[in-house]
Amino acid sequence: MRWAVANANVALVKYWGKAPGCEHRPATTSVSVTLENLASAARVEYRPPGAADRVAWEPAGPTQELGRFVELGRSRLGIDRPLDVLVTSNFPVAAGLASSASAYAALSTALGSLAPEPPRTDRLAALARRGSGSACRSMLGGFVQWRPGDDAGAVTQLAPAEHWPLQVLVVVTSTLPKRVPSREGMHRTRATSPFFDAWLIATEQDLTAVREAVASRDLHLLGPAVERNALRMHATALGADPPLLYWEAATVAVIREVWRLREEDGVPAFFTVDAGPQVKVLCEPVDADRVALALASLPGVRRLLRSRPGGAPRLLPGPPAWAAPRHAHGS
Ligand code: 2P0
Repeated sequence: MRWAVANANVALVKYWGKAPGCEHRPATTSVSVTLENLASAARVEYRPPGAADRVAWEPAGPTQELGRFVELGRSRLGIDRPLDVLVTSNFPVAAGLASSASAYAALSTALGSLAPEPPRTDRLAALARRGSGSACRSMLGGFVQWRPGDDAGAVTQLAPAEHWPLQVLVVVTSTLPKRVPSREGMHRTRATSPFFDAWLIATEQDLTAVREAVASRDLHLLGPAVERNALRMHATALGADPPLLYWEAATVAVIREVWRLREEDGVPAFFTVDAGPQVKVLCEPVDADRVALALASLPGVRRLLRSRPGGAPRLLPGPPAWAAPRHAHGS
């Protein structure tokens, strides 16, 4: 039995649009930060020869997709036995917090540990990408870049987690499943939004600023580029037909409060929003309590999780502490 854990990630420059031909290759370069303590764990175990695979995604992930992914992983990695697979996460899966990224990264790492030849990270990232595009970014820790094109060198680390101990506050404004899955949203945007080509061009400009800001740990350069990029992603999605509006009223309330904190109180805090209603807020550790207090009391805010740059996936001898009570002896 093998266990692996991997962290979620949040994009600073978004992946929103696939290259034609697909297999979840991106149309543009994206940059993310891997998030400490927002993790998924995967357990893999051999089943008797001739048995069918057994696959579970708790509490309620798409197990059919996971089953197809296990088949793909087995053939790519040369694993010749049926498998018993369990995937679980330590954060609210239904809350649109990119649990698929950490889940597929954890599972790719666990499957890699069963391969007859230890696979390179590039290969595992290419496998994770087939589960969910953004999962390949969770295969590395810290600040990560994912480029279009060939698998070799597509995912690289811009800086390790220790380089910049930024705070990332995850503000949960809804616990309902997202209205339109990212995959469908990306496809619809590319096919119907008249703003999509402009989005591709604008991303290049944001990338330059974000890379430079990460290298120099400059929040005043990073923050505006991250906000701009998120708003442009949503602008192109709003231009789709039918339109994609991922925000709730509380999403807007959080955005306005972040702007107020900056403009009136002089607190450098900056937001980003993915394909859902939650808001992720970046700030310096010294400001985190104040920002958290201001945001947690807004109407419609249900929960606030605190994170910061985290590390790469790792293998464990047993379940992580948060999964141990239910899965200590397998199931
Ligand atoms: C990102 N998102 O860069 C962007 C921003 C959502 C908004 O990556 O179809 O679940 O599996 O490749 O990776 C979510 O998309 O989509 C995503 P697939 P994925 O984080």
